[in-house]
Amino acid sequence: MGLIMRLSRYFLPVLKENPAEAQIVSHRLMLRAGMIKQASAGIYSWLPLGFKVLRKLENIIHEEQLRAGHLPIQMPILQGADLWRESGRYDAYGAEMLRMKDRHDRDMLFTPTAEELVTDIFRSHVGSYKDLPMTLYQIQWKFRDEIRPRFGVMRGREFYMKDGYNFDLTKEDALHAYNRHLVSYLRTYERMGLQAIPMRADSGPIGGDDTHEFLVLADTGESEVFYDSKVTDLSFGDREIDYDDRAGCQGVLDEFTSLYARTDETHDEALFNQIPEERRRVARGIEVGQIFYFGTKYSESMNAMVQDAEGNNVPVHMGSHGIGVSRLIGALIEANHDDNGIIWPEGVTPFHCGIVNLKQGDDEADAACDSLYKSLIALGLDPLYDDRKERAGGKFATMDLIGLPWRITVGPRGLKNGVVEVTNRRTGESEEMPPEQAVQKIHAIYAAI
Ligand code: 5CA
Repeated sequence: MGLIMRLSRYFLPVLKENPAEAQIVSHRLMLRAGMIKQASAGIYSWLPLGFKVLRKLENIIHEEQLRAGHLPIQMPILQGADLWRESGRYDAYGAEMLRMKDRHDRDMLFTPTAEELVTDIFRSHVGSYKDLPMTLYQIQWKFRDEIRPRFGVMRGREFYMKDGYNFDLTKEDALHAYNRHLVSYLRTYERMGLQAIPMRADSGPIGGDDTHEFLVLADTGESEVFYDSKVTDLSFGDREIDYDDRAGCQGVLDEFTSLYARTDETHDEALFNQIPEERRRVARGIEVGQIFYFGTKYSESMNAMVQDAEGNNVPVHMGSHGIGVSRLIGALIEANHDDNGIIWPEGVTPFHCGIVNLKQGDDEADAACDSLYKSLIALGLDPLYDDRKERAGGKFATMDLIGLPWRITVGPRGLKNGVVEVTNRRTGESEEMPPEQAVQKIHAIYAAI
């Protein structure tokens, strides 16, 4: 049975003190909960607990991308400069691009994004409208030599990003791809337990006219947001969506973007003032994703053409779509914590529940914990069993810090009455019940998400 889920064998280097270098709560808690370790400025190693959450986010993203019909690929982290010279971005990208030379003195770079490389894959293999539409995506490390890396994974130099690229015959088709991405992103963030509000934005170095950012409201966000309070009532919920249904996807975009919600650059004071005063909000937000339609910007400069039904060679219409996977962990913690630590939403928690043995070494308590642990695993659940010989207070503090949504506490006194205690991390509410019922309860909670 999986020893790795016993805390005595796990690698969870929690910190008792607040690290001085961390200015915001998510950075502080990620360091304190032993999720990451800084390697150099804006560059982190991911330790077991942090890596587990990263993988969870990645799984949700893959599932939602596949559902939308997008194809996963993997492109290299190091790229040659030539393609970037073709698109004109080698010089335009500036100091954020980390450049290097290989042993043959060839210019190389660490990928900050991958429009050029994916366009080259496309133009090498696709020549006909019959192969369209096509969307390729990857989840891959990126590097941007940010002038001021800060707030831990929130603004790193190395960061993990899902980047997707659509290729379509017409503008209309490409706008459908844009809407499809918007819908899939709404689903993705909601599954992670986050409300991410789509907002009209500026396109920056990616280019194009149509772009939306997805913002999670948080005081520590780097973007200023002006919005109608009604946007926070919107929820995708469990509605079924057919990704080929153009009107349906457009309808979702219209619904989620009809209310006023904008960031600094696109803010329009006159429009904002038309919102009833009691609904006007100015707050801060964390950008956890962005979608772009940029038409033929890259296909024209890089000659990515397809033959249309009439036999004409036309440049493909493209867009790109990003999710800040590593940043999302910071955003999740900013939105879900209290004074004692992290509170993971159930969809992304590194372990489904904790088991705290109040008296390690007591035969009855040890046997009850072992049995709970095995029953949970047999149901496909992933518990973390604190089997260390530690004070109860220290065990509770660790569980609270690492934020598992549910805790089962097992002690000799309860066992005498045939019960264990099930505690909800968010509300702090506890309930006593027989161990089998505790297993069923945890199982039912995760079966429902
Ligand atoms: N090529 C497009 C779409 S794939 C692109 O690069 N878009 S982006 O620049 O908006 O980046 C996508 C997402 O990556 C952002 O929304 C943000 O959540 C995340 N991101 C960008 N820069 C950083 C950074 N320095 N640290 C952490 N996450 C970042």
